[in-house]
Amino acid sequence: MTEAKGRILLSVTGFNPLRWHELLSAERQVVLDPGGPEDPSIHYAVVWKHRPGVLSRLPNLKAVFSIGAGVDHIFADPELPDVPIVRVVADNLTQYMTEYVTWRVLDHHRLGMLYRDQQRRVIWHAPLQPAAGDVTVGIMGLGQLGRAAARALLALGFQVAGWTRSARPMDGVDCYSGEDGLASFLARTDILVVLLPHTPATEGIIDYALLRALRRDNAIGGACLVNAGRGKLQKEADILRALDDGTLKEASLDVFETEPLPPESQLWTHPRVFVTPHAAADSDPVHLVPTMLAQMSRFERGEPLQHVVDREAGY
Ligand code: NDP
Ligand code: OXD
Repeated sequence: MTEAKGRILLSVTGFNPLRWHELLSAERQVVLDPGGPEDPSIHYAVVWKHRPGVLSRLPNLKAVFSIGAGVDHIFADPELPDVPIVRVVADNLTQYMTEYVTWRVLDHHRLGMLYRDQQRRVIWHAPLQPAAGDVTVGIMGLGQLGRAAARALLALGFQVAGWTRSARPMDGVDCYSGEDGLASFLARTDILVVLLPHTPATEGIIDYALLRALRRDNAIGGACLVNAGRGKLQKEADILRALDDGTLKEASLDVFETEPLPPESQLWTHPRVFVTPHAAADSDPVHLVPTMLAQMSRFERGEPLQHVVDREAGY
């Protein structure tokens, strides 16, 4: 029975895809990269940072499924065939990201870095406690992940602002969009949370000038940055400069220009930087594979794919 169904190419670098292979194989034959060249029986590809060129050799490829919410790793392939690209939108991934964002925002807001340093140095000192309502968290990217994070932060009592490409209203959130809205958005932001995709339009957007535009004279004693979007959004030399001259108070970084973060990076040892290894929100195959398989079956029955990427926008 399974022979009749389109086969899947599973092409992954950077981690062991064994679990993905096992779960996808429950319904369809799975070919591990490198598969046979020009294999007409492969109709779908499930990929994370696949080897460039591998997809263009599949004559009957019908859709590419990203293992992540971000699809910049797919657009990095200069020979990408013109088939729909489906990205991850999943409750458990959104929940993970909401947890990461609230964790990092609360840590900056509740002076976690100061208290860890004081404990190390055996200092008993409690500065004035800032109120959440006096702090504005500005979220760049109010998509699936940004909106969920915004809801959680609103529930905690923070002021929340958001910045998007197109105008996108959200209850309780002061929304800004496009280049025209960026300066006003930044001027009122105390903790900047970045949940943008990496596209040609967003590459390098977190630079010194942008950090300089954040509100520094605020209830938490300076501007803070949380980036869980993509490393290529940020200029790390500018972040270090901003930390060292007082433009930026603290940073929580989950993503980096080069991953893994090279051992010689000063970000590893900077006392006001919190590093996590691109671990804000993992793609869990137990949750995601059934959805991918269901999408393939629906597609074969003539139904439209969901969460298809806008190729022109790049996300
Ligand atoms: P969505 O596509 O749902 O949302 C993207 C948001 O970014 C939208 O609000 C969009 O604006 C906005 N945006 C895109 N381009 C621009 C631009 N040029 N200017 C202003 N706003 C822009 O994505 P998700 O929320 O699902 O995911 C966001 C990103 O998070 C992913 O692309 C990925 O890079 C990252 N991620 C990181 C993970 C981690 O573990 N660190 C895990 C999962 C995702 P508009 O609403 O107008 O379209
Ligand atoms: C993603 C990621 O894009 O894990 O989902 O970074």
